[in-house]
Amino acid sequence: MAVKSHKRIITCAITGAIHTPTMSPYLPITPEEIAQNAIDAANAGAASVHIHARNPENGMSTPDLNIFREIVTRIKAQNKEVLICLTTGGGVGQTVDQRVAVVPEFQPDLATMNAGSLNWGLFPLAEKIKEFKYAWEYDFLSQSKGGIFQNTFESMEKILKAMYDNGTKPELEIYDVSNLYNLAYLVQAGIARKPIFLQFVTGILGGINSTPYDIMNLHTTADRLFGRDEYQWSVIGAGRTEFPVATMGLMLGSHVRVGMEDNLYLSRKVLARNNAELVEKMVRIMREFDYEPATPGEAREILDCPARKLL
Ligand code: KMH
Ligand code: ZN
Repeated sequence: MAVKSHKRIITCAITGAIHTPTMSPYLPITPEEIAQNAIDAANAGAASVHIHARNPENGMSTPDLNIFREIVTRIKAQNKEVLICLTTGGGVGQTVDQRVAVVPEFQPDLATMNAGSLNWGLFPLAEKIKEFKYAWEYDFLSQSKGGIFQNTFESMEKILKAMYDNGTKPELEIYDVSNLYNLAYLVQAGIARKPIFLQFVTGILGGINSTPYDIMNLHTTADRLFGRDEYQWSVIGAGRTEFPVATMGLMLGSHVRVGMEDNLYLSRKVLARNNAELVEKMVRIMREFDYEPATPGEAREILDCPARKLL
């Protein structure tokens, strides 16, 4: 039986590769912190957890498979149900081969596939922070002015092939309307396979904004390109737009992503102390409108994503 439409998937993106340690003392850095945040987020109502790894010494993004293994092992030891979505976006300076390596290594339930290149502009943040905890943070933020998050057709094809070869469902990250056209080409060429799962990433400098017009533009373009019944979608609003965008998405039929990868604040000027607090707030908003968070089992059904062994 199809899962009822009031059930919506909450994905929690635990740490990412964008926020830096100075921005919040609560940002999970070590494998223990990342795994514990993921377990608590799942207990709070997240059906899926999206994972990046960081160097525990300095908080930098890392493609180190041993660190990913420690995180995944710790999560699985306490929660066998939650869907695990590993990043193939990785972090600045990582090659496509390094980014994709998590897929054959862990054969996760889900992995991200970024559907286009962008000049991800974090540089305005560099000047707002007076004192950094680690020297790399300022350079990382300021150098984003001239950096490209590279996702060419060649690399998208490579990443998608790795996922289909390993039974991993792609979570397709859409930063702008053009990414939907990239994806339509990939579907038509048989490189991406329906039914697809789209994640609309809004509010990043270099990508689309997070106004209602932008969400509608992405949604109606996806309807036109893929057919309304042939895709599932979820929304992200970066920074303070996290909860307004999620609420708009719910009304329009989307699933939602929250978490400290995308937003560090629970409310204005109040830092979230952990990811579970962000999930709890999302659940409260959902319930005000009579939506319910989907369980991991329901999420697998909705996304057509059978359970994976994962370790
Ligand atoms: N950083 C997010 C906004 C990835 O990990 O591949 C998008 C993301 C991409 O989660
Ligand atoms: Zn990510």
